[in-house]
Amino acid sequence: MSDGTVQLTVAQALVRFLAQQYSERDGAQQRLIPGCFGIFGHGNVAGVGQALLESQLTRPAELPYYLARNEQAMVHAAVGFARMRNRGQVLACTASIGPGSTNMVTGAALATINRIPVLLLPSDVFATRAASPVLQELEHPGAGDVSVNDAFRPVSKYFDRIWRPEQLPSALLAAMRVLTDPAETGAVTIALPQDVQAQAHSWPSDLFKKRVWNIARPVPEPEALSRAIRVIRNARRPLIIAGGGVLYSEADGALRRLAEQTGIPVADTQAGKGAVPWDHPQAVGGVGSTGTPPANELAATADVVIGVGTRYSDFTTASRTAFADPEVRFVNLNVAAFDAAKESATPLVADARRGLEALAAGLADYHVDDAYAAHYRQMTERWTPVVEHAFHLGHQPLPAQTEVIGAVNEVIGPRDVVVQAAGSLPGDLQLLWRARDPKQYHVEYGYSCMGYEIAAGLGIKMAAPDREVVVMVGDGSYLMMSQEIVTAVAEGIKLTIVLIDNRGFASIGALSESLGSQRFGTSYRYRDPESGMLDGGSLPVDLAANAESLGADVLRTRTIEEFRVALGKAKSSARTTVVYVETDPLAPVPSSESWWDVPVAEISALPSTQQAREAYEQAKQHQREYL
Ligand SMILES: Cc1ncc(C[n+]2csc(CCOP(=O)(O)OP(=O)(O)O)c2C)c(N)n1
Ligand SMILES: [Mg+2]
Repeated sequence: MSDGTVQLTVAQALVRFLAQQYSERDGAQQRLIPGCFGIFGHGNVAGVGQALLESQLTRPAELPYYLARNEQAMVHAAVGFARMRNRGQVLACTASIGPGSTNMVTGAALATINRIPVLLLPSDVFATRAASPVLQELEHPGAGDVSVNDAFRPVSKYFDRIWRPEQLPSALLAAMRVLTDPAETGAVTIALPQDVQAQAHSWPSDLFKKRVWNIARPVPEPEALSRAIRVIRNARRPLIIAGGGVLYSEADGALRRLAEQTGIPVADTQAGKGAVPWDHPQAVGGVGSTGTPPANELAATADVVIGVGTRYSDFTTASRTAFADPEVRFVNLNVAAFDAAKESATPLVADARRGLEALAAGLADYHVDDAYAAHYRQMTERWTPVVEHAFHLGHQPLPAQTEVIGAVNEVIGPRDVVVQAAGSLPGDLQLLWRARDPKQYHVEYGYSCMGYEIAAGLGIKMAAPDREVVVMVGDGSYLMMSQEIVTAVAEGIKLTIVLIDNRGFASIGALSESLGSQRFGTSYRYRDPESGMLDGGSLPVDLAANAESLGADVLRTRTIEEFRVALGKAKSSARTTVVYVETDPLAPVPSSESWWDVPVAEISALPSTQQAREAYEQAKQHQREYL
C-alpha cells in the first residue's frame, strides 16, 4: 500500500495499467495484454493515441502498438491471437468514434459467441457535450445519453463507459476479471469519450502496481461428479463430444487418457478438432451437420453423450437430430453453467482438465464392451479410404476443393496451423481434415464470419511465431476482407494464404440448390440483359493480381500438382505468400449423412421450392427436444 498519487491523463493511466496486468495458470505467468491494435481518428488520436506514443518510447515498448487496416479485422486478429494462446493472453483494440468503433461490433459478437477474450476501446462522444453533435455523433432525440457504442452492449460480456476519470479504476478491474474468467469471457468493451481520454487526473499509484489475474480451474462439486459418473457407468454406447473448451483448458491430454482408459469414442466439434489426433484409436471425427458418417452414426445410437467444453451449436447437434436414441441422456462438463445445463444434461460445472481427471478417477473400473469398440473402429477404418479418395480425386479440368484440402493437409507440418471461417471450406474441413496437433485446426465457426481468415491469421502468427500459419480463404471472403495482407507485410509477419477462387459462393450455392432456390444470386457474374439475372459471363476480376498489389508474393497455380509445389515454396519462403488456385464449385464432396435446419418457403410458385419444402417437412420430423 502506498499513499502516493500520479498525474496522468485517462488514456495514459489506461495504457500504464494495461502494461502491468499479468495472467497466471498452472504456475506460468505472462503479460495479460501484451499489445494493442488500433486505427486513429479524431476520437482517439490525441487521447489513447498520445498515450500509446508515450508508451512506445521505451525499448521494448511498454504496450506495443500495431496499426491495422480495418477495425473489424483488428478484432478478428485479436481473437485469433487469444484463441491461439488458449485465452491466457489478450490484445486491446483502440478505434476512433463513430464508424471506427461500430466497425468493431461484428468482431465483438464473434469474440463473445466463441468465448474468446478481447479488450475493445471504442472512442465515444464528448462527455461535456461542449459542441454536440460532434462529427460522427448519433443524435437520439429521446435519449441524450445514447451513442452508437450502445450497440456493443448486447455483444459484450462487460460494457462500461467512462464519463468521468474517477470511474476508470473500477471499470478496468471489472474488465480484467471478465477477460480472465473462463466461464464469463468474451468481448470486454470500455467506451472512452474523446474529451475524457485527454483529461488529467490524480491517480492512486497503487492502480499501477503489477497485478496477477489467476485463470481459475474450478473443480467439480463431489455430488455432481457422483451423479455424472452414475450416468456414464450405466452407458452401453457412450460418445464423448470434444468442444473448444477442451483446448482452451489444455485438457487434451486428460481427454486422451479418459478415452483410452474407458474406450469411449471421441467425436469433435469445429472448435474442438485436434483435441484427439485424427488417427487415435478412439477418434471418430467431426460430429453433426458437417461431421463424418461414423461419428454421426455413433451419435444417432448413443445412449449417453458426454459433451466436454461444447456449446451444442446447431451444427454440432445437426439441428437437434443427431442424437436419436429415444432414451439418450447428456452429461455436460463445462466451466460455464449455462453450457453445462444444455440438452437437459446432468451438468458437471468445472474446468475441463480437472473435470476429465475426476471422471477418469471415478470410472477406473468402467470400459465399453468389446463389441462396441470393434464397431466404431471398423466404421472409422471404412471412412479413411473415403477421405483418401476425396484428397486425390483427379477432378478435371479444375481441381476439386477436397484435393486442395488434401494437399494442404499433407504438405504442412504437424504443428502448422490451418485457418478458416466461412463458406464451403469449414464443412469440408470438418469432414476431411486430419488434425495432428491440438492447435493445428483453427476454424471460427461460432460466428462463421467471412473476412475472419486473413485477419485472424495475423493474430495467430503473432501468438505462435514458431508455427507456419496457412490461411485458407474463398474468393467471397477474400473480397470482403483481405486488407490485413498489408499489415502482415508491414510488420514482417509471414502468412501463407491459400486463395480458392470458385467464382462466387460454392457453399450458399449448394445450399440454395438443395433448398429449391436454384443457386439464385450466388455466383459472381455479369448481369445478363436478357434474363435480368446475375448469370451472364464471368467477370474480369483477378484476385491474384489484387493480392500482389497489396504487397504479397503470389504463386498462381492451375493444377493440383502445381498447387502442391507452390505450397511447398510458400512454406519455405520468409515472406507473406498467396497461393492462388481456381477450383470447380460443383465437384463432389462425400456426404456427412446429416441435416441442418434451414427453413424452406411454405408456399411457392416454383416446383423446385415445393419439392424442397416437402423434403424439409419430412426431415423436420426427426428434430427432437431433449427434455
Ligand atoms: C460476413 C458474412 N456475410 C455473409 C455470410 C453468409 N455466407 C456464408 S458462406 C458465404 C459465401 C462464401 O463465399 P466464399 O468465401 O467464396 O466461399 P465458398 O462458398 O465459395 O466456398 C456467405 C455469403 C457470412 N457467413 N458472413
Ligand atoms: Mg467462393
